[in-house]
Amino acid sequence: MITLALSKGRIFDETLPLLAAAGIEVLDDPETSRKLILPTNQAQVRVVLVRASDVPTYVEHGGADLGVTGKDTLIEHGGQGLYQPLDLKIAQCRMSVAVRADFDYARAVRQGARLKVATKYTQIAREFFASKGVHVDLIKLYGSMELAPLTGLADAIVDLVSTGNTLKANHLVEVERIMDISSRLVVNPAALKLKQAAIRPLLDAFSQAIAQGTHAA
Ligand code: PRT
Ligand code: MG
Repeated sequence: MITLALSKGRIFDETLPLLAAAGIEVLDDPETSRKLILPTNQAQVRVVLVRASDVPTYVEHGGADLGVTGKDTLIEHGGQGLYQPLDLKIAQCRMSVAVRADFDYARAVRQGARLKVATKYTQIAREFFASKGVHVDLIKLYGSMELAPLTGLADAIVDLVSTGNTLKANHLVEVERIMDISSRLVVNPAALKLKQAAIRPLLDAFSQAIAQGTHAA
């Protein structure tokens, strides 16, 4: 049996075409079913649904043999104990710095001001501002980062941006692009050794589908 950890929503949705390319069809819809373990058309493959930020942990500790997780989540987790063979090029977005439209970010940076930055991605934010030599006080949040500059909690946020609609709706502007983000396949190294025969063909089918570029939205 091989177990694949996915999170509900965009990662699940965008992994489905890759699974299809490997001949795997998930037999339940996570939006309507309450099951956390989903069977597939292949008796030896199953999918487990976990929180997006828990995917690396499941795979690291062998609760799943492999998983799909955003580069953002992977960096925050640290990536230790995970084999990362493939960039799946799905769930693409970017990690950016955003501020209120009336906040002069460039000037604050130029003047060496100490910035208050709210984010769920403290690791990425810390490294980014350190590399720029900007002093920051990081405020850890678990969601709705956009609210922080609007309430005076922070001067800036570090968050994922896709269309930019969420920023726009909250009168925030993107002032720096930190990195491009996409989702990766992560594999438990011990599982890869022990279950080569089942995992290798999956990796091959995935990389072929990625090369053809037909799966990405
Ligand atoms: O939601 P939950 O707290 O359970 O976990 P999660 O937010 O980590 O999971 P999920 O499923 O929302 O995201 C999983 C992964 O998808 C992330 O780790 C990213 O790698 C990737 N991804 C791609 C995104 C986006 N695009 C995205 N737009 N993750 C989040 N967003 C959010 C963003 O945080 C912001 O609130 O969407 C909003 C911005 O979208 P636009 O289109 O308005 O710019
Ligand atoms: Mg989310």
